[in-house]
Amino acid sequence: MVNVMEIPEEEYINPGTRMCSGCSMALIYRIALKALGPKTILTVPASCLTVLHGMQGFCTTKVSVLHTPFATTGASASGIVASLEEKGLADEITVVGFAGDGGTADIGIQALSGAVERGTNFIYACYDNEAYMNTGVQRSGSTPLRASTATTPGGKTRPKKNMPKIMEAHGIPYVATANGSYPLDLYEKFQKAKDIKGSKYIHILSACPSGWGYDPKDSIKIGKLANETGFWPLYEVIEGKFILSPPSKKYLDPSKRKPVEEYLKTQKRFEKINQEEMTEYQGYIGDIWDEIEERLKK
Ligand SMILES: Cc1ncc(C[n+]2csc(CCOP(=O)(O)OP(=O)(O)O)c2C)c(N)n1
Ligand code: SF4
Ligand SMILES: [Mg+2]
Repeated sequence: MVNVMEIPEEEYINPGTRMCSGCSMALIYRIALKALGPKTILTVPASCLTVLHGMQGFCTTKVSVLHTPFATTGASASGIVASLEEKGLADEITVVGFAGDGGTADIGIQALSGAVERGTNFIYACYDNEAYMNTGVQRSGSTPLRASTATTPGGKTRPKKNMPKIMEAHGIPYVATANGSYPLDLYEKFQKAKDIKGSKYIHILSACPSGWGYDPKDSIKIGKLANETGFWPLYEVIEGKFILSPPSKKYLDPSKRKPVEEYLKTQKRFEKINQEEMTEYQGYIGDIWDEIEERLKK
């Protein structure tokens, strides 16, 4: 894994963004841009990330960002790549779609699926705060089981949509999960994706104090608990080969995993879970890891 000394000092986001304090997405974006470097063009749909960039006429990043309609991240990335190819600049510049979970798992999925099916040479990053945060915490397809949101006040009764698996089914060369609380792993995955030709997909858990209901100082701790309880396994699928990432490796052993309750109880959105549902949740985490174990055997 990369060493902290290898992370460039250069910042690509100017100080003073408009994010809530403790927002993991701001950290994720900061680290991702360091890995991507200055020769990057981003396309970003409506989301908290749009807000980070500031009002029209301003842009807080030192790289070019196209603000695109909600459903069109994949399509706009394809357009940018086509124009760079026409200009002979495609090998020099990395094109990146950076979107929230609503913009990825729900409204943008058609454009994303089309772009990767065409083999567009770009990276698509989804920062997953597990709801439509920018418009007041409505549930998305990526909201986890039992989380309460403005539109699921009693808790979501459906499980989380598995976006990395959907992207994997497109047969693309690189799919990875990441987590804002593991910046070195995150950095390395963006760096790796940058050097692979074709469509790359990175799905990142992004702790959100405002939407999840916890003290902003706890974002890193809560992101770590997501890994330590096995709720959010970190892995890569490179050319179809499944690889567990170093921060998650030891959790293959169920006795090393903390009970999922330790993660869920830190957040107000899960406060309505009863004991029976908690047991069911623990079983659901076990199923995720049983599948990982099977995949590692292949
Ligand atoms: C077509 C369309 N529908 C709805 C909206 C309103 N809208 C703006 S941001 C947003 C929520 C985005 O959610 P997500 O993609 O998860 O990003 P987050 O806000 O959580 O960062 C919505 C519904 C819009 N801009 N365009
Ligand atoms: S609502 Fe959540 S994701 Fe959006 S800026 Fe605030 S902390 Fe970040
Ligand atoms: Mg969201």
